[in-house]
Order: sequence, then C-alpha cells, then structure tokens
Amino acid sequence: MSVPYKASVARKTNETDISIELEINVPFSLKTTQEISTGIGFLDHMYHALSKHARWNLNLKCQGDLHIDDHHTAEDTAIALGQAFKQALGSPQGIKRFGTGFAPLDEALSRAVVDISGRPFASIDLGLKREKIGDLSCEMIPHVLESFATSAGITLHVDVLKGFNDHHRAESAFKALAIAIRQATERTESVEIPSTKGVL
Ligand SMILES: [Mn+2]
Repeated sequence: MSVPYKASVARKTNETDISIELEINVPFSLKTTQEISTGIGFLDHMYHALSKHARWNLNLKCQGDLHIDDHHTAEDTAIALGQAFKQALGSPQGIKRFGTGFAPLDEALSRAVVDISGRPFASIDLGLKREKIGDLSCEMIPHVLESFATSAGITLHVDVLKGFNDHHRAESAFKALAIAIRQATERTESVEIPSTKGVL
C-alpha cells in the first residue's frame, strides 16, 4: 500500500484565507521544511515547533482579519491544520494510534497524550498567566490545541506540568504534542486497524 501522507487544504471565509500543504511522517533521513506565515509571530513559532518535531513538512499561509484581533486567524489555522492532518493520515490502519510526549524547555515541562481515535476531544491545561505572548492572546493558545484536535478527530490531553515562563510553557506544550503525534502516527507492520471495534 502506498502511503503518500500528503494533504492540501484551502479554506476561505470572510475572516480568513488559508492554504496548507502538509506532509507527515517525514523520515529522519530527510530534512523537514517549514514555511509558516499567519501574520502572528508567536503562532508561527508554535506551528513551527509542532511541525519540526512531529517531522512534518508544512507550508501554511494565512491572510486573516488581524485588524480585528488574533481570534479568527488562530482558530481557523488550527481547524485547517487539523483537516490537513486528518487527510494526510488517511486510513488509520497500521499506525501505533497512541502517542505520548514529554518535552522540557528549560524550567518548563509539558506532557501530551494523543489517541488517533476518530473521537474529537481535548483537555488542555497550560496555566498561562500573561495576557499575550507577542501578538497572540494566551487564551487562544489552548483554543488552538482544542480546535486542532476537534478538526483532526483525535483525543488530546496536554498539560504543562511546571514552568515559570509563559513562552517556555507554551512552546514546551507544542513540542510535547509534536512528539506524541510523531509516535502515534508511526507505521507498524500490522495490517490491523488498532481498535477492538475494528474501526476508528
Ligand atoms: Mn521560543
């Protein structure tokens, strides 16, 4: 079975115009590439961390209504990225399905646990104290993770376990997610759908 692991998503509304090219499960023998431009620097930084450590090639462009605020751009890029991920993964046959990631960033430490379940659910606790990091509202950061999980159809738990600096806390959360996703989407030799139900 050939597995391209690739997806293209174009999503245009009155609020945002998004294009995404995504390739997942890039082998360690190849260099990954990221070109990310949402107009929100810290959001770009988080998507960059996610795609780099998940071993994704990601080209993500968004023209959003930033003259209003960061809400639509942050939410819609997460929804579109979730769609692209789901499309790139294709049939969940022969993947590990469950993945766990721990990532420190200096004093901060995060844990992410994913289940490529077809059951959209997110429990996110980042404990951010600041109003904003750069031009991204802190309240949008867990919302980005929730929107991604819902749209991708995965179950996602992300907790920042400790850390003083909000930039470190958020970034370690995205890195932990990347590691968890990389593990969950790893191919096994199994021809089975990894579910007792026989479907995901
Ligand atoms: Mn950083």
